[in-house]
Amino acid sequence: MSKKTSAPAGSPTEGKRTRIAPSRNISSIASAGQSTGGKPTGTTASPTVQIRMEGAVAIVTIDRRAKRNALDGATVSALGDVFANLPKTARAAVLCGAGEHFCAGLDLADLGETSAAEAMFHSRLWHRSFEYIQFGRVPVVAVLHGAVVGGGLELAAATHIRVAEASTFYALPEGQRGIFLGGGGTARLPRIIGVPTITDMMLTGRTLDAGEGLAIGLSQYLVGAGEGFECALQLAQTIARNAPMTNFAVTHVLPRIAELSNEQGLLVEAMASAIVQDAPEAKERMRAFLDGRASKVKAPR
Ligand code: 1HE
Repeated sequence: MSKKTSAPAGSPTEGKRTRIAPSRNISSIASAGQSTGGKPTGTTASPTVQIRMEGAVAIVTIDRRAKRNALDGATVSALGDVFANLPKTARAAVLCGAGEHFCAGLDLADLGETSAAEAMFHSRLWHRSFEYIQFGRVPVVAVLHGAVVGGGLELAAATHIRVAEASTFYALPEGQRGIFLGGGGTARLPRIIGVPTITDMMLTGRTLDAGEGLAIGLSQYLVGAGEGFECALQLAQTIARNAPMTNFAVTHVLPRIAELSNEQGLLVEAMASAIVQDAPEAKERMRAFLDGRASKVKAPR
């Protein structure tokens, strides 16, 4: 069964359709213990976070499905550990949630009677863990489905590319819960969707559907039910074939340049491009193109 993805919002191919390979369902993969061909191959990093390798792609799955993957402290810690210690062979990663939802946000049972000081350290734990995702060793593609809510949206915002299935819905119910974002969302989300939209979502509790999320850049791809994992895996495999120095510059240098003045940004860009192109692998890739051995850029279908 061939399925369709939407092109990146605002891209020249937006509205056109790209065919992708047969789909695999996240819930069925996770419920099979991260298995392929019925044989368990998964490695459990913690009771609620699993990692397995598929070629050069690390597949990381949050599995607290009974709690809709709500993030307790142990799960947030485990996520940080997994991304800080990815296998050396990993060149890209896919992050998904088991069951019917990507992530229901902060485990509200974790807050309890927390003091201000405890809550602050709790928030800093989330910051540390999510930093390992955003500024870790490899680009991370998230598969979104069902609820991407509160801290779940903060987690998604720490990844580099987001693939949303049609069931995805986004919300920031902090206003209703009497709390505030604490997982890096106030820093990351304005850079993705802007302060006015976050303000609206937090003040009104408004829920955005998958199509609205695509339109404003919360996801870069929108696919049908059960197709997210395969799409994300294909993207991650493509990314894994890039020169590692280019991937590093895209994930670590580009967002930093965006924070600089134009003049400083141009200087850093010049230095980064000089270093990246100097790698022997880059030289070989350029020679391959000039010798007619590398693929050409394809026009969108
Ligand atoms: C939870 C949580 C949670 C579910 N903390 N236990 N996040 C929220 O405010 C979202 C709250 N959750 C929901 O609105 C819904 O659960 C969902 C829309 C995500 C899913 O609905 P549904 O019908 O599929 O599941 P459910 O029956 O509501 O939930 C199943 C169980 O998970 C149930 O527990 P049970 O013991 O009755 O089976 C729920 O209580 C539990 N559960 N979500 C704790 N979040 C760093 S700061 C970040 C700030 C935030 O993230 S605020 C947003 C918090």
